[in-house]
Amino acid sequence: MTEKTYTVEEVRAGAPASAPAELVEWVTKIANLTTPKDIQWADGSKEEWDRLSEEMVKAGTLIRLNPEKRPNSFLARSLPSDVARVESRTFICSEKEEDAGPTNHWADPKEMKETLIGEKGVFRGAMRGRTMYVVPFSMGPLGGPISQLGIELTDSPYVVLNMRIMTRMGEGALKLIAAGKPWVPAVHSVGAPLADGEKDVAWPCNDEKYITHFPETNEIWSFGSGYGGNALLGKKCFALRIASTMGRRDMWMAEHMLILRLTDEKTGRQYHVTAAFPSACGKTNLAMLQPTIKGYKVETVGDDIAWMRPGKDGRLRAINPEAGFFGVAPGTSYDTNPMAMETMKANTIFTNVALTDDGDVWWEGIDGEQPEHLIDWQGNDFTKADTAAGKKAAHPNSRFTTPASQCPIICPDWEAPEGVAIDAILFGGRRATNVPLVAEQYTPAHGVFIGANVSSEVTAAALDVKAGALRHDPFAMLPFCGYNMADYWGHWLEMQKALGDKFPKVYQVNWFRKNADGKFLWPGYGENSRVLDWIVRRSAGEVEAVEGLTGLYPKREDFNLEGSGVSDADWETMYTLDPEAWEAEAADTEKYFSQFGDKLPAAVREELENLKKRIADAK
Ligand code: O2Y
Ligand code: MN
Repeated sequence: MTEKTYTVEEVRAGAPASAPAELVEWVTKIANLTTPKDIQWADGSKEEWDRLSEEMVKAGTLIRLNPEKRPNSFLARSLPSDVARVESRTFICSEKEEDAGPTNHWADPKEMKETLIGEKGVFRGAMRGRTMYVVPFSMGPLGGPISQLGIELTDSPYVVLNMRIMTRMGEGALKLIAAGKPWVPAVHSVGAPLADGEKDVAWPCNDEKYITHFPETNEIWSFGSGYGGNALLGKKCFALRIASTMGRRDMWMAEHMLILRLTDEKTGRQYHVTAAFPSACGKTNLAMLQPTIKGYKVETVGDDIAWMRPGKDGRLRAINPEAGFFGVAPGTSYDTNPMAMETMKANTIFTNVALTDDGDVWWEGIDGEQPEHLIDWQGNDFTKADTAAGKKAAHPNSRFTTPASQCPIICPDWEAPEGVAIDAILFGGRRATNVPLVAEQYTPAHGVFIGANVSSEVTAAALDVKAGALRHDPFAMLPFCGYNMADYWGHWLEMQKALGDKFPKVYQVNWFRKNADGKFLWPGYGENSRVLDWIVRRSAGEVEAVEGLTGLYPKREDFNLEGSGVSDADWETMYTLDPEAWEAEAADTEKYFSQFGDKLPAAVREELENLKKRIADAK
C-alpha cells in the first residue's frame, strides 16, 4: 500500500479559514509523518460531539447509556493493558539529564526524536487508516492572562470527545492562535495503524508506549495509549509537566492542586484554598466538600490542577486550567460526594465502569444495593458471586469525564480569567501513622519542606506503581514535575521570596491516621470543614497555635469538634507523635533528599536539621 501524502494546499483546503499558515504547515508535516486517511479540524460544536459519538457507538467503542437515566452519556471500555497512566513509559527529554532529575525518566531529546519520528520512528505511518483530528484548545478561560493554548493532533475520536469536556476546545482557541498567541504542539497516536480493509477494534492501542515531553521546545509526543492522562494531553502532560517548566521560566506555578472557595456566611468573608494530594487521595471529594459545621459554604473552582501567578495586588492568584473533571468512579456516591454524583447526571463519558441491565452505570461504592446482574468493565456478566470471590465490576481506576459547569456548587468565579486570590495551601497524603490532622508551617521554607516531604500509601491511579506501599510524592508532583524536583523546590522558594508575606501559608493535613485497632481517627469527608475552619481562622490571625514536632498545631479549645464524634482521646492520639518513629522518618527523608546532591536547596536541608533538633528535644 502506498502511504497517503498531503500537500499544504490540500490541508489548507480542509482547514477553517482562521487557521494560520504556520499551523497548516505543521499539520501537513505531521500528516505526512503519520499518514492518516483524512484530517478533520475539531470545532468543539454540539454537532461534532453528536456526529463523533454516534460514529463511535456504531464502531463499538462507546455504548450509549439509557437517555432517560443518563442523557447524552456514554460508556467506554479500554483494554486491560491500557487502564491508567504509565509512569515507567513517561519521559522528560531535556537537553541535560540533570534537568530532568533523579525522580523522572530522562531520555536524550535527539535519541527520543529518533525513536519517535526517525526513519524507523514509531510515529511513521502510525495513523494509517485512521482520521487525524486537529484539536485546538485553551487551558484556562479563553484569552485569560494565566491561560495557555495548545493543539493536540490525535487519531482517537475518544480523545476528541474527552478534550471537549476537559478543555475549552475548538473555534475559540483557534481564533486566539490565529491572532498570534503562542501554543504548545502535542501529537498523540494510539499507535494502531490499520491496513487496507482491516477491521478496527473497539479500543485500539499499542503495547509499546511513549509519553514524552520536551521542556525546552514545549513539545508533547504521546504514542500507544488511548487512556486518560496518557492521551488527553492538555491535562498531566501540558498543564503539569510542560507548564511546570514554563512557570519556572516565567515566575508562575503549575501545581497538582484542587482549588476551593470557603465562604463564612455570617461575615460574607471568602477564603480560597488550594490543596495537593497524591493521585486518588480524595482531591475531588475535598474540592466538592459539603461542610458539616454550620455557617460555611464550599464552592468548587477546580479538582486537580492549579495554575498560580502573582496578581497586580501582589497576591498569588489561581485558575483551574481545566473545564471538566476526570474523576475516579469507585467510592464516589451520594454519601461520599453528592456534588460529583449530581455533576455526572448527563453529558458524561464513563470509562471502565460496570453497566446495569437498564443501561446505567455502576461501580463499587456507589449508593444502594449491588444489582443482581451487571456487565463488568471488560464486558462480562458479573454477579454478587463474583463480588464474593473478590472481583471488581468496575476497574479501580475507572473514571467519569464530566463538565465542571454542571457541578451544582461550581464557584461563580471559577472562570474568572485573573483567578482567585489564595489564602492557604494544603499538602496531604494517606498516612496511617505519624502525621497529625493538621499542622502549620513554621516559616515559608518549612512550608516547602512540608511539601517536599509528602508521602502517601499508593492507590490505583498509575499502572506501574505497587498499591499499598508508602511512597514519597513531593508536592504530589512526583509523576508530574517536568524538571528536576530539587530545582522545583528552589522555584517555590523563589516565588515565596518574590511575594514576601503575601505568599500563602502552607498546612500539612492528614485525614487518614488510624488508631492501634486500625480504625480511622478522623471521620473525613464533610468533617474536613473543621480543619478548613481552623486553617482560615489561623491564616486570618484569629487563633493561636502551639509549637509541635512537625509544625504549629491547633489548641484543642480553638478547634471545633462539636458534634463530630471525635473524642478528646482521639484528638490526643492524633497529636501523639512518637519521636522514635520520627527519627526513622527523618532518616528516610535524609536518604531521599540525598539523591538530589548539590541541587537540594540549602533552606530545605536546613529544615531537615531543624526537624532533627525538634525530635532530639522531644526524646
Ligand atoms: O490519567 C489517568 O489515567 C488517571 S490519573 C488522574 C486522572 C485525573 C486526575 N488526576 C489523576 C492523577 O493521577 O493524579
Ligand atoms: Mn491528579
